[in-house]
Parts: sequence; structure tokens; C-alpha cells
Amino acid sequence: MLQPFSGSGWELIKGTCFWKYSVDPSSTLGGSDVCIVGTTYSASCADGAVRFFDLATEANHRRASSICLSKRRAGEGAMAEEAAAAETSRKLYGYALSSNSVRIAALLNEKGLHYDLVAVDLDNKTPEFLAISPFGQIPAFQDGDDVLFESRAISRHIATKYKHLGPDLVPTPSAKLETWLEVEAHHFYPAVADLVYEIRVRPRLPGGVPPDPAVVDGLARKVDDVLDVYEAHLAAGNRYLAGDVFTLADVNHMAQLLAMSKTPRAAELVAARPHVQAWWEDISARPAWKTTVAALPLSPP
Ligand SMILES: N[C@@H](CCC(=O)N[C@@H](CS)C(=O)NCC(=O)O)C(=O)O
Repeated sequence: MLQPFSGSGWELIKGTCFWKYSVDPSSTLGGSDVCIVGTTYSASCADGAVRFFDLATEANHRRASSICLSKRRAGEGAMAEEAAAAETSRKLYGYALSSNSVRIAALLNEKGLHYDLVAVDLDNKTPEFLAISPFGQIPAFQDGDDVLFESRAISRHIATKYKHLGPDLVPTPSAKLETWLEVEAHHFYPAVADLVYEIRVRPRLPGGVPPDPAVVDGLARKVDDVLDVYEAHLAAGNRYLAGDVFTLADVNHMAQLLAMSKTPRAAELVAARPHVQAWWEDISARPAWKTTVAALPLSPP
């Protein structure tokens, strides 16, 4: 519930607070809590940290509050967790143009976690790399003592282990989240990856030939069918894939959506669907995503 800002008992964190967020009286956030400045929230959490949230929707208010509340409940433990996260050494084995590697970079940036990118030469896989990625594929990830391969397992691990850092990307329970994580893996990714490969990758391989228009048309039709389902889902009142909050399901799509945006034939398929296009514009405007993309040596379409 949004109420006009009344002033008393509320600390101005930055600029002017226009609204205050009212939560269950038994679980108030404390003196300063949440305020909005334009479309930016600042939330003063009970652990002393001030967090910022984007876009002034009521859903985001709820989310900002629950993040603060869970921080507060965790108390000292949460602060120790943040300190431990900051000290953990992380290595992302991959390379910048692998969309499965970008998936992980995007998530680490959302969580504000430092990592070192270890560039892998896929033509000369070292024993060290094969020891942590037995199928010889990137990405692989070392997170302190945790070693993982398979990008979706890595992304789930990061989102869960660091649930309370940055945005909570795995709110539970969430039937939509579970569903759309699987839709990405089994419908969206295979269709889009095949199309992008045919147009952008195959012609650039040694001895590569220009894309076959008939093959491209067939692959584009498969992407069309998949995106029709997304358009209907988003048009049915879902701002994000899991509903009204940005989650891991959205993050997992971003690297492939970026590849589509750099591939005119694929970008047209997104642009033709207003809700899919609006969703992409929304999630790609996130600061963490901009940081991710700025680090990529992207080739022109
Ligand atoms: N299911 C794997 C697929 C990983 C994958 O296909 N990686 C590609 C690069 S994006 C790769 O390592 N290719 C080299 C190879 O298979 O030897 C994941 O999601 O991590």
C-alpha cells in the first residue's frame, strides 16, 4: 500500500521522499525504511545498508521491503554472509562471446559479486580446465570451494547461495519461475541458438559459407512459434516471466536476447511482438546488464 509521505519518523535518505511504504505494523522496517525519489527507491535496511531499487511499482515496493525484512531477520548472520561473499575467490572459465558464459557474468553483476574471467582456449583444453569441466565445455565456475559446470546449474547456484545479496532472483514458491526457467532451457534457447548460429556463427567459421535462406526461414519460423508463447504470457499481465518481479528466469534469457539484438533477422522477430520487445527493453536497461554488455567485445551484426 502506498501512502503520501508524512514526514514524521522518516529519515530522508537521499533527496526528498514523496511516498512511504507501509508494511504490516508488526513487521515495520524501522525509522527510515523505504522511500522513492522519482523512480528510484532507497531502502535503509536494518543491517545499516542502504539499497537502491529501480522503477516505482508497487510490486517493487513489496520486494524492497521483503529484502530488507529478510536482512533484518538474518541480522548479524546476513552481514557476515555479505562479508564472506566479498572475500570469496571466484573464477569464471569461459570467454566473452559465449552466451552461456555471458549468462553467468550477467548474474554475477546483478549480485555485485567480483570474479575473475579465465579465458578458455577450446582448441587446447588444459588438464586443469578438464578437471573442473569434464565435458570440456564452458562455462565452468569456481566459487570458493564450490566447483560447477553447466551454465544453468551455475546460475541457480549463484542465485540461491547469494539470495540475499542484491535482488532476490529466486523468490519462493514460484510456479511461474520454475516453469519459465525450463521454457528457456528447452524451447527458447535451442530455437534461438540454432538461428543465431546459422546467421552469425557458421559463416564466420573457417571455410564457412553464407547462410542458406531456406534454412534461415525454417529456423526463424521455429523462433516465431516460441516467441508467440512469450508474447501471450507477457500480454497476460506478466511484466516479467515469473510475474511482477525480475527473476533468474529473465536473467537466463538475456545473453541470447542480446545475440538476437545483434542479428537483424532475429531482432525483427522480437520487435514484431510489442510485449516481448517491451520486456527486452526493460530488462536490458538494468545497470547490471549494462555493465555486463560494456565488458563484451561485441562484433558488429
Ligand atoms: N549445456 C551447457 C552448454 C555449454 C556449451 O555449449 N558451451 C559451448 C560454448 S557456448 C562450448 O563449450 N563449446 C565447446 C565444446 O563443446 O567443445 C551449458 O549450458 O553450460
